[in-house]
Amino acid sequence: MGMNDPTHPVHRTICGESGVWARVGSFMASLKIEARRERKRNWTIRISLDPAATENHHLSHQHPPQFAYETDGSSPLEEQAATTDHSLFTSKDISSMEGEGECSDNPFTSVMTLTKMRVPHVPQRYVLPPSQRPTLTLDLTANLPIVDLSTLHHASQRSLTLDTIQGACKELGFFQVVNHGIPLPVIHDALAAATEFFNLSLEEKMTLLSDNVHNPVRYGTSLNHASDKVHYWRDFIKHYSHPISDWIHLWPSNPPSYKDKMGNYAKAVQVLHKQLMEAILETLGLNFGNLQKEIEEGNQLMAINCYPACPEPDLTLGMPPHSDYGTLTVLLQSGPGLQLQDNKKKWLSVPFVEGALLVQLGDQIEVMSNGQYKSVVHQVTLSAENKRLSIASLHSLPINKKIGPAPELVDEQHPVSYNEFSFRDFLDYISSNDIADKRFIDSIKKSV
Ligand SMILES: O=C(O)CCC(=O)C(=O)O
Repeated sequence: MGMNDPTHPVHRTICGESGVWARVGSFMASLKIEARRERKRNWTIRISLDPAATENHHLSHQHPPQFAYETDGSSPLEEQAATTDHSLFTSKDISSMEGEGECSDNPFTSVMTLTKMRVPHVPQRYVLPPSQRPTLTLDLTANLPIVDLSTLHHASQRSLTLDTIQGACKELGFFQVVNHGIPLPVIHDALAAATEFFNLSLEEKMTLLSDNVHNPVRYGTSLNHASDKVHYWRDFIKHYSHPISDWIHLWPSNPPSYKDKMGNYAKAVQVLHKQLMEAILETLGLNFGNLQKEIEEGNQLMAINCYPACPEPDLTLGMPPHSDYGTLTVLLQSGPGLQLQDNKKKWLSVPFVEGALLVQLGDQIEVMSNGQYKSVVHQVTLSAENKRLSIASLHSLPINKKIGPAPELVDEQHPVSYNEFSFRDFLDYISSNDIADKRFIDSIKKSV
């Protein structure tokens, strides 16, 4: 006699419900709930993990897969569920439950997981105070500078292009580049490798999970899932990338083409960074030759970011306002979402230009230029419909190299305005400080 047989004693299954979630161990799991009544006897409510929607299939081995409750024969399902104490809650309640530290063993929930679970609201820990929420209705800013880098190789156009770069560095700390020498297929391959990586099972990605900012390769979510007070709607994989032979063996082995595709892009961006530094140092009147070796031997950290579609993009951000620590960040994006602050602290939305790369000045350039150029404050907004990927290639001088204002840019009118710092100092700072609370560069500014 099978369960589907109407003559079977368990003959009423009132609910095979989806959209009910529980924290099981350190994961969010989707639950299947069935309530059955055996003839006139008590209701039995059976709760089990729904393997189709629960990403971590090991859960079913680590945790008892089922709980059963018996009612006094009258309580409707919801009442009964509400009086049980097994972290059972509806998707509406997830907002208030998640991230409140009720789980002692270091919770980790990726935003890809929340998206797959189709949570209808962002959990409470993603909700920003009203004053920090983004304005999503900003028009894409049409007049942000776009530099055709091929013109740097033409004597007649070079000085005009350098003027454009100088203006962009002074006013915004930002410009886009086209004709930058990186072929479109290399760009598309890098984005494809990123897509495939984030589509892997959580289990696979978790092998690279780390909250240690000193690790050369780490997968994570938000800024740092272990310490963030507010969470951001972003998953990421970060890895050191230069010199590539020192690091590539540590990169993800899955998808199998990741190392090739991301590696080709990383090497090409490293070359581009050197060209951009040469041009920018020239606009500051600094001798590139003095820094060439340190630029060539500098650090390259690639942050591959995934911002899935978000059910409430007006309440949260993919990344909070921050500036990058290094010389330059070269950013590849799959669609719009980046906003940056101009020198009047007004937010501008960066348009998407197919094939273009974004150049953002970092704190090391601000310090080197003794404040003539500013590192750009930027944040990432989200979309309710579209996932966005970005690949940020963050370049800096070698990890222990202290950078201070260039002596050529210091005089009586322009006294030294910053203390020296290295990339390692920055890593130490973010190990114990939240960059969403206080910018790193403010901690090294000299008081006047
Ligand atoms: O995704 C973006 O547009 C920006 C990423 C970023 O700011 C970062 O990785 O530091």
